[in-house]
Amino acid sequence: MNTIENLNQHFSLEDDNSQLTFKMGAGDIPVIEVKNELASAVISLQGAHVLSWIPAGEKEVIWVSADASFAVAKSVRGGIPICWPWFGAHETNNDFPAHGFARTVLWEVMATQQLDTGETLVTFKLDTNKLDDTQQSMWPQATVAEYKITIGKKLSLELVTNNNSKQAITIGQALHTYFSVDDVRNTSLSGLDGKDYLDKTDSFNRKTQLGDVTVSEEVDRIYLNTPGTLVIDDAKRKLVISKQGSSSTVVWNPWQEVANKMGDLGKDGYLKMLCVESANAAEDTVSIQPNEAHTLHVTYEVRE
Ligand code: TA6
Repeated sequence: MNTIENLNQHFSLEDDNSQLTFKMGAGDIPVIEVKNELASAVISLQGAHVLSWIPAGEKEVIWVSADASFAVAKSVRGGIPICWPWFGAHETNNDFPAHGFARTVLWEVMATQQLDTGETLVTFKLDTNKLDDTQQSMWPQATVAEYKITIGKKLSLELVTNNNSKQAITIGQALHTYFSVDDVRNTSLSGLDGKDYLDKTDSFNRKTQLGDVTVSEEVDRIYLNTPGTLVIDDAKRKLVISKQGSSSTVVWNPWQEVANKMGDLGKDGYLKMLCVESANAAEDTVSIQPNEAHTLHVTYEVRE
């Protein structure tokens, strides 16, 4: 792995209005700290995992548990984990990690750029041919993921999956974003009215959403055929989620009992977070032909 010194030598950015630097983060995992005139952000190289995004003049948008543990090859409770190249439990092998391996491996930094818009662009790559034998045994098809994070007044995330193998591949994926909310009991999610969902809390039975999504118990749902814009309203601010290339939306809050069992959501942490995940899961998984690619793109914007 590149040392912090090497990473800064090759990729750090510094001008009058912006900085991008590499530092050793918790758990001895390197992180990127970005600050520009429009926002600040922190991104872990493990999982290309956004841990913080604060637009100028706003409060933190991304939630990370106060009890999150940071360790090599371990997922983090919070931020924007990348679930890839499958979502949830593996279809055939329960020994494989839930949500795939992308969120627990080091991604390669390919480029860092300060844009004329004042935004900062960071590009990561994950080449499955460079994974360890265990991970390659889970996913033998030559596949390269590219992930572009643009940090500004909006946060833009673009996950491109390139099928470099000789046969078609089928991927499940999600940008598993933990949003910070004032109180989930006073929060609603609009944009899913009339949509069908698979209810994980009820044996994945298929149901239909009526009106906005609200949370007063465990919610764990895969909404299907939901390519449109969504809005989280926590009565203090609105957060607009606009996406392309994502047919599913996963909505999750463990509520108190499951949160206590999980043990890493912190005291009453479940009241301060709502996962709204731009995904392709269940019947929305994506097939990619040889030498073709699929792009999942989402932007987040705070509106008062
Ligand atoms: O996205 C919702 C979900 O699949 C839930 O079922 C819950 O398992 C959550 O992801 C967290 O998964 P993790 O593997 O990060 O504990």
